[in-house]
Amino acid sequence: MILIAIGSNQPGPWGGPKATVERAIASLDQWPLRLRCSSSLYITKPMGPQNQPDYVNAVVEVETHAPPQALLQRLHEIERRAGRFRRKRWGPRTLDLDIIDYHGLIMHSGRGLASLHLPHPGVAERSFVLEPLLEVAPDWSHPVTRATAELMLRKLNR
Ligand code: A4P
Ligand code: MG
Repeated sequence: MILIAIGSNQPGPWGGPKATVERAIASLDQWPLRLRCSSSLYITKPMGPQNQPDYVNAVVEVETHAPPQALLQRLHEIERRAGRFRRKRWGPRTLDLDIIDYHGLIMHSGRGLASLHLPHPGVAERSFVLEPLLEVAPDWSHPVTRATAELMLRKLNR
């Protein structure tokens, strides 16, 4: 199963955050990707710096024959089309696409903007990923810890 998390909290060429996320979801259904399932859109409080607008978040499941690095490049291309330019860590962005899980693969390759970490290192701390993920893949568990999304959410809310 391939899971992608989507986030936006700035307007861009595709419109406001909600329109941007909707268009991103449509872009994730174009070759070489096929959209299998998509969560509802969630409006969430910013994690990190608080002086930025609320986010719109979602999680989708896609299918592709593209290997992980090629998928990441494709996601970067969609981010660019949505007007993304990289600024500070956890700062506002028009579109952020993160690969949460790629068929359970565990990998740490490269550095900085060319790096790829699977599964995405922050999943267990991000309710804005776990909640929509639970909707798309209720039986999913973390490839390393084996914890379910439900368990990770419960720990976060404690
Ligand atoms: N990269 C490495 N592994 C991956 C992966 N599994 N998926 C690399 C995607 N990219 C991966 O990413 C920097 C580099 O990470 C990429 O070039 C890629 O090679 P980035 O998107 O520029 O950096 P980032 O988004 O600032 O970092 P990161 O770790 O993706 O942060 P998050 O977790 O996305 O945090 N609050 C709410 N409520 N909702 C949000 O969506 N998002 C953030 C960003 C902060 N606060 C938020 C939200
Ligand atoms: Mg990212």
